[in-house]
Formats: sequence, C-alpha cells, structure tokens
Amino acid sequence: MKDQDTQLGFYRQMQVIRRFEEEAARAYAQGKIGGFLHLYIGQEAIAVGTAAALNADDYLITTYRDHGHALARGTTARAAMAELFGKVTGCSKGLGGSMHFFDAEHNMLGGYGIVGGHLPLAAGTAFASKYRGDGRVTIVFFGDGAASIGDCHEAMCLAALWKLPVVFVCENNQYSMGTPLSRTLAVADVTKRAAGYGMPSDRFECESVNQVIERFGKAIKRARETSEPSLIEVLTYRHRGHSMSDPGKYRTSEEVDEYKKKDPLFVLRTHLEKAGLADKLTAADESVEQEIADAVKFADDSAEPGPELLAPTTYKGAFAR
Ligand SMILES: Cc1ncc(C[n+]2csc(CCOP(=O)(O)OP(=O)(O)O)c2C)c(N)n1
Ligand SMILES: [Mg+2]
Repeated sequence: MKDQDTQLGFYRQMQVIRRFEEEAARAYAQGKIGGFLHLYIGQEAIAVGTAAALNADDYLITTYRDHGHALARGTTARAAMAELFGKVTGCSKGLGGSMHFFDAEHNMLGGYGIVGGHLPLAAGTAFASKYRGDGRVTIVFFGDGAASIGDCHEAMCLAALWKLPVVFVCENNQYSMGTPLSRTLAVADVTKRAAGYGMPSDRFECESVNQVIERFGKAIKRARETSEPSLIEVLTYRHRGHSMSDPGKYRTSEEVDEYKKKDPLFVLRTHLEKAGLADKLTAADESVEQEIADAVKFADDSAEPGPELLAPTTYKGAFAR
C-alpha cells in the first residue's frame, strides 16, 4: 500500500462520490431532479483509480452512469449537483442532466445515454490525438450490456486497425438493467474478444484504487508510448438498482450483502482505521459532509437556464441567427 496520506486522499475522493450520490438520491425523491438518475455506488474505486492513472489532459468518455468519473476528474460537487438539479451553474449548463455531464476543462467529454453509442467517439478523439501528435490518451468506459452493441465492435476494430491511443474499459457490474450477464453474453469473458481485434487485454475484479491505478496504468502507458489500444474488463458491482426507478428485485439481498462486504470503500476505511487513522477519517468525513451540503445549497439557490441559451444550444436557434 502506498503512503497513508495518499490512501486517505483516495478514501476522501471515494467518499465524496458516495455521499454525493446518496444526497442526489434523496433530492430525486424530493422531486428536485428530473429525468433519470443512475447511481455509481459500489463502483467508485474505478473512477478514482482512473483519475489517478491519467494525465490531466487525457480524455475520458463514459456512459450515463457518469457522476463518479466527473467528480474524480475534478468537476466540483457544486457543478455536478447543479447539473442534476437542471440549473444553469451545472457542468452542462443544466441542459444535460444526470446522463449528460460534460466538463471540457477537466477533459471529461461526457456522459452518453445511448448504450454503446459513445464508443466510436473515443476512437475519434484518439484519432485526433494521434494525428496531432499531442501525446494524449483516451479512456472510454462501457457496461457489460454495451459489449455486444455494434458500435462497440466498430470502435474497437478501427482503433486496432489504425493503432489509436485508446483504452477500452468494460465496467462489468454483472447486470444490464435487470438482466444478468448470463442472459446477454454467450461468452462471459468480454476480453476474449481482444484476440479478434489484435489488442492486448486485461481482466480483474476491482478490489482497490491502487489496483486500478496499476492495471489501467499499464494500458495507458502502452497507448501513450506505442499508440496501441487495449481492452480491459473490470468486474465490479452496483449496490443500488439500475436507476432510481428500479427496485432491484431481480437479485437477492444475500448477493448484494456479499458484495457490500467487498466494497472497496468499506475495505479501505477498515484498513485505515486499523492503521490508527480513525481521527483523520472522521475529519475527512466531516469535510465531505460540508462539501456535499454546500453543493446541495448551491444547486438549490442557482437559477434555471434562461432563454438566452436557446439560440446557441438548439438546432433551430443556432441556424436562425
Ligand atoms: C441503444 C440503447 N438500447 C437500450 C437502452 C436502454 N438501456 C439503458 S441502460 C441499459 C442497460 C445497460 O447496461 P450496461 O451496459 O451493463 O451498463 P450499466 O447500466 O450496468 O452500467 C439499457 C438497455 C439505451 N439507453 N440505449
Ligand atoms: Mg452492467
């Protein structure tokens, strides 16, 4: 394990994501958030490890389950919560909502709602990086349910053929909505496909931020130094339902409890407690509570987008000028 302060930092980052989403769930129930809300609770170590493994100017693209990746990359809790509340101070000016976070400053290029549809975009940004010779890597996340979508296959074929600096990561949380993996994939190991593309691959169960940094780090380095794409499958678990409208009746509470015992956030907290850092953990928790409460207040107090955004952001508006 790396030094304790670094671990404490990872703990705090994961805790920000966890508490952010718990408060988002509460706000959703209060009717403050419209549309869909997909929580990342249980998967936070992947986002935090990814952010640590990337350079600040690398590109990240992900699915609608995007809050964790945005927060880990540097989107503020304020801008993220305001986006959920549909406020103009949100990271997508309140126009995107939960599924469409976008933060160009932190090279977080979305947040996409069409399953698998975002993967070719990653081949595109990686192509641009190679063409410009800017040394940037693109990392793109998709779910187990997206693995068999045509866009996924096309993006990987092109990336391998053109040797693009991109890392494809399947965040396999074992369900696509209420459908278990066994009913969507004839071959459960998604990385077996890498042989068909001619790409190196890796597959592991996510236990800690350190492990994500190490395993993703190798693929990121390869992409940066030799412009070779990789396919990684990381086995993980979401504690909540697919979205807020899903009571999650398709899995047993025993199964969920089993995974909660392995929850990387819980495991790291326990480890740091045993290492004698209880006071520092309490201080971290308190500062996270303040940050999240501040974000909720900021989102509550912010204004809704006004008509001035219509012209620059809508098709009709943009062409009417
Ligand atoms: C092309 C398309 N088909 C169907 C949907 C409806 N849908 C939304 S999420 C989802 C499940 C995707 O599961 P997975 O890829 O495993 O990601 P997870 O939600 O588990 O993170 C489906 C079918 C959609 N958004 N887009
Ligand atoms: Mg899934």
